[in-house]
Amino acid sequence: MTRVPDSLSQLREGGKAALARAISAVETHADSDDLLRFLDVATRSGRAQVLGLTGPPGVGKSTLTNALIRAYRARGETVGVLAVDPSSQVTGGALLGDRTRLSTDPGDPGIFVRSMAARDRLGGLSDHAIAAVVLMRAVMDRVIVESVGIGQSESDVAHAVDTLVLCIQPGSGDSLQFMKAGVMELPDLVAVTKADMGAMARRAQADVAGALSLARPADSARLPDVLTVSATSGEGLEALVGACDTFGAAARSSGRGDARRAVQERHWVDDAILRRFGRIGHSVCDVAAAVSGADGPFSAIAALDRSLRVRLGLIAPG
Ligand SMILES: Nc1nc2c(ncn2[C@@H]2O[C@H](COP(=O)(O)OP(=O)(O)OP(=O)(O)O)[C@@H](O)[C@H]2O)c(=O)[nH]1
Ligand SMILES: [Mg+2]
Repeated sequence: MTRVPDSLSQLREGGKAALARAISAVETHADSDDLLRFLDVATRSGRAQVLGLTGPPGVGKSTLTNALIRAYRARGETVGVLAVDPSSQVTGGALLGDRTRLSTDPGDPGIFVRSMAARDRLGGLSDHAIAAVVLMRAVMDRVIVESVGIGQSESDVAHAVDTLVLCIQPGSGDSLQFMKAGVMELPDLVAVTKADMGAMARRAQADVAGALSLARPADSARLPDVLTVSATSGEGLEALVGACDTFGAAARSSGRGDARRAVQERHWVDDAILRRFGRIGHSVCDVAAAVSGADGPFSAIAALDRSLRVRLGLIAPG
């Protein structure tokens, strides 16, 4: 059986192997009380900024992830990557290797990469994926979540990251499609990829900026920056790294970052109960009380889950 780490410092000292074991523990015995307690502690000690890269298939997320890993490693920071793959829901994970296309050095102790199926919904983040993000952000200096998705499913990754970057490809007409799907509401930054395509990338940048101002008319003072970046030539990469740093620093100093994490944790609990018990089950729960009475979101989910099962007569009380 995969053991739950005894403490956060043990996990931090144990390096990549310990992190891999902890994530396996989540997958094999997610409901153990020790593990839930540990995940709650990790939730409270998440130091890393979590960057989400989302966008349609082939837009260049993995290539950009590689470039970002290099940039962060050059600054001496450790990086954890979670690649979430919706297709594995159908294929059982067979495409994961294709999807991530990450060319990292397996010998580098400062890079930890994990691929995971989005079990629950197309493009969605599973409970396991959220737990993996929580563990990684407690251990590494940086976390990047790569997630394929168009439309509502993208909002799932938004619930586990501190900075959400929507990737859009030049000449794809994606910006209009995203606007229709309501996705323009979500990103903190937009990256037009493949900037080495020149004029096409600049046109896409203008299109996206226009689509954002239409999608968020009341919010125009805080529209996300739209940057162009080429992961292959490196053009615009420094500016993107800088924009993510600036966004993260502002969120930290204003308290917006902590407030966002609190909203996310509440959402994890609501979402877990909704998915397990549906709207009626959720409606008979006092989620707010469970969250404030628990040490963290993971034990709140477990407590609500147990009490609903008791009420449904599925398990005995006590
Ligand atoms: N010209 C150019 N091509 C790029 C760039 N970045 C990625 N590509 C190419 O775009 C294709 C898709 O890149 P990926 O990084 O695998 O895209 P992805 O978004 O991770 O794709 P999925 O994981 O399948 O959704 C590959 O053929 C890359 O070589 C870039 O900056 N410039
Ligand atoms: Mg990819």
